[in-house]
Amino acid sequence: ELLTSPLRLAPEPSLPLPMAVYGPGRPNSRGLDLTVESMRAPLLAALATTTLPAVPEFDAKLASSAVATGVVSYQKWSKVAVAERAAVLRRAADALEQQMPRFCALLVKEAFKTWGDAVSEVREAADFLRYYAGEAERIMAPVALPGPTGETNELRLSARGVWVCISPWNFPLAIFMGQVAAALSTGNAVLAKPAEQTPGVAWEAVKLMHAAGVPEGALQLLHGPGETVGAALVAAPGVAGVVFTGSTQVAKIINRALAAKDGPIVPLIAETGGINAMLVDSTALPEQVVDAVVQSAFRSAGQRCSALRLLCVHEGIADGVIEMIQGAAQELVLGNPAELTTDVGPVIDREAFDNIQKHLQRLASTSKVLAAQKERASSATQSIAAMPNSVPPSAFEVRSLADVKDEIFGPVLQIVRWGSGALGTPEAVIAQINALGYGLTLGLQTRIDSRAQALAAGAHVGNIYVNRNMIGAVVGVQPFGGEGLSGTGPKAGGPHYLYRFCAEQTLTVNTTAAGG
Ligand code: TXE
Repeated sequence: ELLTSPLRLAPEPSLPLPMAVYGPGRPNSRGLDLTVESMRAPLLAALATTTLPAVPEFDAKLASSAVATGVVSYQKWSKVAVAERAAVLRRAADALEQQMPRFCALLVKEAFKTWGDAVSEVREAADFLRYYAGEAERIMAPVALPGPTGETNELRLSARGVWVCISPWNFPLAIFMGQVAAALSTGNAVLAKPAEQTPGVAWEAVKLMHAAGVPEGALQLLHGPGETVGAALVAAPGVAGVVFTGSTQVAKIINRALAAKDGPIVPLIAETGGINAMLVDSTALPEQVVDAVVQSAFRSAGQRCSALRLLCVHEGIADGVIEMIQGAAQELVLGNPAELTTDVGPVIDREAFDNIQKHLQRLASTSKVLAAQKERASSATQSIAAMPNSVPPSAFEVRSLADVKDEIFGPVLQIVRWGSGALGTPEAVIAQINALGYGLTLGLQTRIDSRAQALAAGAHVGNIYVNRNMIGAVVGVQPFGGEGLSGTGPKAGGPHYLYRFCAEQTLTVNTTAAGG
């Protein structure tokens, strides 16, 4: 393939291999050393002293009065100068970093995050607060537009009103805070509905926001089941917009509910799941591929919407790569997330566990099991002793992409070989990946950089990672979000996101009129 290829072969990967900025051991956006290693003692101390708050359930029948409270608060908050709102958000970011050990302990206890993932998540939440503070200041200043002589033209942005923010359990702080910060920075009020599984993290986050200066009515926490509380908030009259992260199925339910409402057309921003693939050609560096695969498929127990689900590896190097993945997966330490050495914690709850088991049974009957890892007992000395919902990382070889149907939200990798038949070329592989209908993340592993560029251009996905893992969704660096079944855009943590939270208005003034 290399000898006949007219494409340039770079001696080394032609793109650098950036480390995930939020990975343990990396400085945060302000260069602070907020790593697991540097905070070992305070993190363990926080685990002993932090308890999850009991969060009251909201009565879905009170949805309209929550909107009414939000409207009153929005009328004041939207008139606060954008710089002042930004200062409040920056204060909240500082407070979050100061309370890093406590928030990490909450994430470990409520969402079973490993310490590395917890530290990354708190840093991401702080970055969202600072980024949207700056973005709101940037975009909300009136813009003079060029026009004919005799008139002035100006474009102005303003808040829309009360937003319903519905978030999932897998990033109960970062996604929650990102949605809330986007709406608040632009002068909107928020009704925040966290995932049922993780209300405690949200409760503490809201308390922190209020202490930083967000008025109570401008940010209300409404905890309860999605089918009742979430649905009632979406349906309540007077809601100006809905921002949702979660499953594709619920995004569609919300979309239908909004479409059926009387009154104004209500915008929906939806970020949902994906069947994320990585295409590996025969020029790829096997060690680099294996590291990227293990990080992308198994880290966070595969409970990331960006996680790798489908590895498409060239048949010329498949045997070696698969063997190395098997070896690397067996090095992962599975167990209690409160242990500093744990790589893979349990999945969120019994329902998620059962759902993954169903997929594993289906895959076991149709495909070859490539890697199954035994739980390595870590000495469970911390307060979370029993880990009932642990799923060992595993991988299965499937015959074709026709066998790849659903997003499996766990540490389960499907592998397909390409290089002949219907999957004879990388373009054919990308076409079949596109046909899955999702469009969130894609990994490309090749040393032919023109091929990487061409395949990227043909892929219908939001985030593409070449010659590295697929874990970067760093605020302001890799704005995140997908297409098709994966969501509506705009991308969170990117320069276009806040516009959707704003109403746009142009003002044209005739300067030749009497008195003009
Ligand atoms: O989602 P659900 P889950 C996706 C990922 C995975 C799923 C996991 O693909 O499939 O999320 O989270 C509320 N009206 N991503 O299973 O059920 C519910 O209470 C209004 C993608 O928990 O969709 C919760 O607060 N709200 C991703 C939220 O919706 C309703 C990142 C999500 O729940 C509701 C993370 C209803 N009828 C997860 N029903 C990304 N792309 O960024 C439920 N809810």
